[in-house]
Amino acid sequence: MNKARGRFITVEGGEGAGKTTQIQLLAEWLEGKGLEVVRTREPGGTRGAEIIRELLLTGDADRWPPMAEALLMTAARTDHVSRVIEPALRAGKWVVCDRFSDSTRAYQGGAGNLGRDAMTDLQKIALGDFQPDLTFILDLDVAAGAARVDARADGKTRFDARDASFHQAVREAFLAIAREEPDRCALIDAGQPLDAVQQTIRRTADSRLTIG
Ligand code: T5A
Repeated sequence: MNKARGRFITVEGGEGAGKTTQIQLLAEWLEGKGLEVVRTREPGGTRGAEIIRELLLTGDADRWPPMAEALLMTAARTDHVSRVIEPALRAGKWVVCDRFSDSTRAYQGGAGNLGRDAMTDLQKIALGDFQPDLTFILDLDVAAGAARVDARADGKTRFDARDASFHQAVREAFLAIAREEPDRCALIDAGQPLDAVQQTIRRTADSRLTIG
């Protein structure tokens, strides 16, 4: 008998919102429920997409114009979906991904001025109707996110280096996506303590996807 298709969960938000931390805890909880979980990230997740990640995250802040960024992010994503995400879902695994198409819509579309509609169209060309089953949008004050990134030991990316108005535009674009697609998206207050954020995420995942 074929295994039921797995579920695809994405976690989105601005810099330092806590995506990586929350994904780790969410994946552990899902595994504790007996689910097979694949944790992955964007840009990246395959050999080719990790090479594209390196091109995108290093170098001067203006290394790429927004359209080149959008196309590189999307090229990496098509490789990631076809080689990792889709096969895992078909095998009945649950996939939890750190950023996905909404990041292109918010960063390149909203903050990069290409327009969210144009970026939504680009995602449609690249991925057809493929969409996450559930997207958590972690919302955090821009200054608070920057302070968390500053406090962390590892290096900053090209995107971290952008000014506060860029990150504010990213935040507003994510809030608009959450408002426009409430069935797929759950907006989470990421300014709460870590445990409280995780409890909200687990409760929401359970009620939307019936984990049990
Ligand atoms: N990008 C990506 C695009 O422009 N377009 C796209 O299409 C895609 C896919 C990726 C960059 O690429 C851009 C967006 C990004 O700028 P990245 O290095 O993967 O770069 O960066 P981020 O995804 O932003 O990851 P970060 O590591 O910066 O942030 P996270 O994962 O949100 O935060 P996390 O979990 O590492 O936490 C940051 C710090 O805060 C603490 C943690 O312990 C950690 O020290 N923390 C908390 N502290 C207090 N209270 C809480 N609730 C906390 N939660 C976490």
